[in-house]
Amino acid sequence: TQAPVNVTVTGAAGQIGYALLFRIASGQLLGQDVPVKLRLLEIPQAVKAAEGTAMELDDGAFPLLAGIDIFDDPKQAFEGTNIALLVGARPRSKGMERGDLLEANGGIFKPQGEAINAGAASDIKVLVVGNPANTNALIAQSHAPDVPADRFTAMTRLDHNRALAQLSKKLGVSVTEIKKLAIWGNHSATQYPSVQHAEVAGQSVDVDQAWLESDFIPTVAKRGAAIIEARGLSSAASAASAAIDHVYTWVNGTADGDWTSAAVVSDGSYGVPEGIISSFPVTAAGGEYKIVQGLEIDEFSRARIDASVAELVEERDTVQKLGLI
Ligand code: NAX
Repeated sequence: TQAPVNVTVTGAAGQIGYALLFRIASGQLLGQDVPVKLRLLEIPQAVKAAEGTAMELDDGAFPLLAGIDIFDDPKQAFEGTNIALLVGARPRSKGMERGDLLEANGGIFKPQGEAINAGAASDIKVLVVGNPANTNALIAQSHAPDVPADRFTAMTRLDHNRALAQLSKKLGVSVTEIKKLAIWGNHSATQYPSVQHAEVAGQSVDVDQAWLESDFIPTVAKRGAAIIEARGLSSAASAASAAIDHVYTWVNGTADGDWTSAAVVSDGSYGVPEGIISSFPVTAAGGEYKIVQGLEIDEFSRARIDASVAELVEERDTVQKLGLI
């Protein structure tokens, strides 16, 4: 049998961690034939809660779970790791400006990037979930100069899945019948969920522009706030599910004739400045995500993509001024 794959999860005692760890342990992250070793990173105050989650993981008697270690030091947590899920982040508190938020998160993602650079396995793949996810990923990536930049990604798969769900309801078709949806830009309210290239049974999707602008786009972009309003807590199980999907696809590939969405380091495609971590339609093969090339971008899409990318550029400029990248 295969040697266990080391998976580091930060923010392991949080609510996404609680939903995510059991699915990793059950084999859904990498496949039913791949044993995993979990390395949990928490802040010292939350280590005890992480130990409680680890006790429950033990109690799941998962055949593929080869061990659990808990750390409060990033250097140790990322030692030898193959897959890193960076979930723990500093949330925005009342009265906090965006710059303060970015700075607080720089204090988390800079040392984590350094620790990944110093000790992770050579095949390391990093998914940043903790918000502001795109820019947190950029901070971590810029402190890991020895790791290929394209190993750092941020999660927009939840937005992609939300878009699939909304379109599937609108069209009365199963989510599996919808191909080539895409999330562009930042994982924030400026994101652009695009149906421009979407297909059902090989046909382009026919929905009216008014529905797109006043219903579909805002529903997807503001879904996080709607969940908080309804549940009293932010999305957790759906976020965990999307993180599982993101890594599973990265490792196992996308289907022929389809793509998914992920925030990856821009190579300058579609006028997105090189180096920022922005969401694109992507395919995966051979353990690599690649930006889908050569798509025609209509005028409406162009304006939406530009607006979200402008926000990412502003975030990058802010963290640059703060000396975080
Ligand atoms: P919780 O507050 O429940 O858990 C976060 C955990 O991270 C806490 O246990 C905390 O102790 C830990 N933590 C904080 N700093 C840490 C550090 N330096 N090292 C290790 N652990 C640390 O939040 P939860 O609901 O689990 O959400 C986690 C993050 O995901 C948040 O930033 C949230 O905004 C983000 N989300 C991102 C989504 C996406 O699509 N990209 C969607 C869901 C979610 O909102």
